Amino acid sequence: YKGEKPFQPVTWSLYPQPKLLEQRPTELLTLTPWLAPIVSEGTFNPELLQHIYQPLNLTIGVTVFAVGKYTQFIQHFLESAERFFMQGYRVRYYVFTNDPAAVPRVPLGPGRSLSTIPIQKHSRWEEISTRRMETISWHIAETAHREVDYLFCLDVDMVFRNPWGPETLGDLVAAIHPGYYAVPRQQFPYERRRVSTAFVADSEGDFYYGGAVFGGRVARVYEFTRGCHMAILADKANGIMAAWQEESHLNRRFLSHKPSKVLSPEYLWDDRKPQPPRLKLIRFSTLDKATGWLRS
Ligand code: 5GW
Ligand code: MN
Repeated sequence: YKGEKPFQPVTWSLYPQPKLLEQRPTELLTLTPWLAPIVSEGTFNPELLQHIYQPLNLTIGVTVFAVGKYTQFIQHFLESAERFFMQGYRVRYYVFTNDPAAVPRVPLGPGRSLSTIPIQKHSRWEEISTRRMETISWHIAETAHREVDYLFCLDVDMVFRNPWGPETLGDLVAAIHPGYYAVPRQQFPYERRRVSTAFVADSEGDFYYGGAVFGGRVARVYEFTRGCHMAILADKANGIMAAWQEESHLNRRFLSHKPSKVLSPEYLWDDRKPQPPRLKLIRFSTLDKATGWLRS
C-alpha cells in the first residue's frame, strides 16, 4: 500500500449527539425570529460541515475593491485569505481596481485563482463607496454567475485571523456590525430621512449589519446588489446620499429581504475594539488604518 492513500475511516460520523434539552451552545443568540441561524463559534461542527460540503465541489467567489491607496491592503488580505478563507475549497478572487499593476502576485493554493478587473477611479469618496453594488451586480451578470456558486463581497482593509469555512454558506448572508450588536435599534445609524429610499423608522430593525461583509448564492447576491443599486440611483436622482452610503441601503434591504443566515461579529470585527469575552474568536477584522491619512 506504499504511496496509496490509506482507507479513511468514517470518524466524522462520530460527533457529539445534538441534545434538544441541553443548554445553549453559546451565550449568543443562535436563531433569528425568522428562523435564520446566527453563526458563531460553538454552534456548528466544522468536521461535520466539511464532510457535507466538500463533496459538492463548490466554487466560492470573493469580490474586493482596491481603488487608489487601498491597493496597499490587497497583499495582507490575500495572504490571510489563503491561510484561513474556505481552506480546501475552490476559491475565485475578483479584485476590482483602477491600478491593475499594483495587485501583488500572492501565491495561491490549488483550486484557487484571481482575476483583476480594471475599474475607473472616482474622485469623490462617496462615489467610490456607492459604486460597489452597481459594479458587483454588473460583474455577476457578465461573468461571476458562470464561475461561482456562492459569492462574498468584502472590504479589502481587513484580514482573516481564524478559519472562515462552509458554516458561512447560505442563500443570502449578512454579518452583524461589531459596533452595534449591543445597541437598541433606535440608536442604529440607519438613514432616518423619509425622503431617502434607505429610510428606516425608529421602531424597525433587526440587527445593524456591516457593509464590509455580505454574500450568498450568486443569484441571490445579484438580486441583492441590483436592488441596492436601484435604490441608490433613486436617491441620487433626488440629490440624496444616505447617511452611511451603501451600508444604509444594505441595511434597508435586509429589513425586507431577510438574510437566510446571519454571521456573528466574529466574521466582521474591528481591531480597534477589545475582544469581548463572549466572542470566542475573531475570524475577520478591520485593520487599524492609522486614522485619517488614507482618506486625505
Ligand atoms: C476612501 C476614502 C473614504 C471612503 C472610501 C475610500 C475607499 C474605499 C478608497 O479610496 N478605495 C477603496 O478601494 N475603497 C474600498 O471600499 C475598499 O475595498 C474599502 O475596504 C471599501 C470600503 O471603504 P472603507 O473600508 O474605507 O470604509 P469603512 O466603513 O470600512 O471605514
Ligand atoms: Mn473597511
